[in-house]
Amino acid sequence: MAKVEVKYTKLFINNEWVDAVSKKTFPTINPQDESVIVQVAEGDKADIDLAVAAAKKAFHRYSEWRVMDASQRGRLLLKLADLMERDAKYLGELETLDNGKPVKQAEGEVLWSAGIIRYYAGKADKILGNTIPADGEVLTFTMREPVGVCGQILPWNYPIPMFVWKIGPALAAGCTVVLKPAEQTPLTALAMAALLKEAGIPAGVVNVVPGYGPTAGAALTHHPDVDKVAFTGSTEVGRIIMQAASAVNLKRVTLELGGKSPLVVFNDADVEKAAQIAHNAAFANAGQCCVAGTRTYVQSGIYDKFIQKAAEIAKKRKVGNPYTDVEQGPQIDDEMFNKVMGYIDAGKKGGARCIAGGEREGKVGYFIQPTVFADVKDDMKIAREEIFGPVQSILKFETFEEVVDRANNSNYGLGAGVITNDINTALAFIKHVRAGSMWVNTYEHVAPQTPFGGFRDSGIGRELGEDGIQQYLETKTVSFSLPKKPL
Ligand code: TXE
Repeated sequence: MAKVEVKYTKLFINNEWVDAVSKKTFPTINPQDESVIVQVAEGDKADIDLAVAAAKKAFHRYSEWRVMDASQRGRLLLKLADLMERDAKYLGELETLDNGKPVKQAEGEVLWSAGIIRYYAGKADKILGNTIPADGEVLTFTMREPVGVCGQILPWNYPIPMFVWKIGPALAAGCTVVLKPAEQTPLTALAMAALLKEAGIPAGVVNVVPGYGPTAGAALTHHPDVDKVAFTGSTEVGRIIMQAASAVNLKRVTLELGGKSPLVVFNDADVEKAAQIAHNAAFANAGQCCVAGTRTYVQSGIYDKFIQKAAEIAKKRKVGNPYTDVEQGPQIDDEMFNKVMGYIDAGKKGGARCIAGGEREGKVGYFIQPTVFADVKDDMKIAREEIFGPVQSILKFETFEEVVDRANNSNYGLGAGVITNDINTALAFIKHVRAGSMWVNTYEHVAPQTPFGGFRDSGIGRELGEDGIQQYLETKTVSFSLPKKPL
């Protein structure tokens, strides 16, 4: 196992490293061997109050941040991206230690995330209002202004990408931030905080407070001085956050929540290629992906051949020590491990046919075999609920109309994919299936420029792209008295 130095374990408030007011700490666990990596300062309400006060001060009208040229905000973000690239290897290794994902993937995510920071750096001085030909004797224009102090709450599945999806647009827009990483993966968020400071982001602009959801998270979502909350995580907690956000003041809310995304393979597809795309869609990041294609619908003409291929690919997937050349590491923690094993059990007992995996991998660490169920029915638990683990459910269908209804028969609407060589089938599918991201003959292609988010219970608002920065801006309408003719 790689020896990775953990440099930061305290709270990051006002560009200083501080203990929690309570002096409490909590352990972060290595999912590969279940050992404690290190104790991290545990923030709760008192620390959130300090962090929000720092963020509020940094947002004051004459603060260094508020008087800074927009182009200079962009320059600081460019510097941050450079620092992330400089430290990509270290950040990747640290992520693997805390999260368990394969180290090559983790490093790739750092580089991809630097690209997102660059994208938003370029946007900082291109935030434009309009001049409006309003009725009456007025000159009217709009100004696009930062929303203010933002509370951002992260999940553990993609800690660095989620960090930059949140802070990138917020800082480009000129907001200030209090960010709470997931309790399972605080380490890279703290390492990123150190880079923000090194890049020259002024004190108080970004504060990072590790801690638990019902304590630190709830304090942030209830805080009267927080203007907006951005959250990625479960739909269940998304509902709690939306209520909290309206309890004391009316915070703007963006939510990126769960999914049960369909990937539909038609008879005319190349079975080998389709099975590989579907495999990647279901198993990427050990299945711990909000947009995972976990309902694989396959048309009857190729069904038997497809399931055979799907099982074959899953059985070959390399699972093990994430510091070696594997495709899949452990699940994030014992809770998720038990939850996923529970779903596998439910699949077996519910009558689905397990054609690959179905067991724990090894005896130590939260490893699970890539598992494929065939002959899954829409009403089975494994076809309805988000599993968030390496489990693919394959369902058979006959007609286009039938599969569109079945694909849409879910409260979620995050992603959907279609594999076909018929352009008309593809176009009709993307028109009628209700999801925020649609992929044709590919899956999970997400880029800095592409808006990402869900329909229905998969969330509110969009991240990335132009849509992403709009969520951090308010519109101010200004009307000047201006007679149409000289007096
Ligand atoms: O998520 P939680 P968990 C789904 C996935 C998974 C399930 C549970 O199905 O099985 O969620 O995972 C913070 N107020 N996704 O328990 O609880 C918490 O501290 C404020 C989908 O890890 O939603 C953490 O920082 N904050 C997903 C964050 O919310 C609260 C990614 C996410 O935790 C809080 C992860 C509260 N009351 C899980 N309670 C995706 N969309 O990608 C918790 N938190």
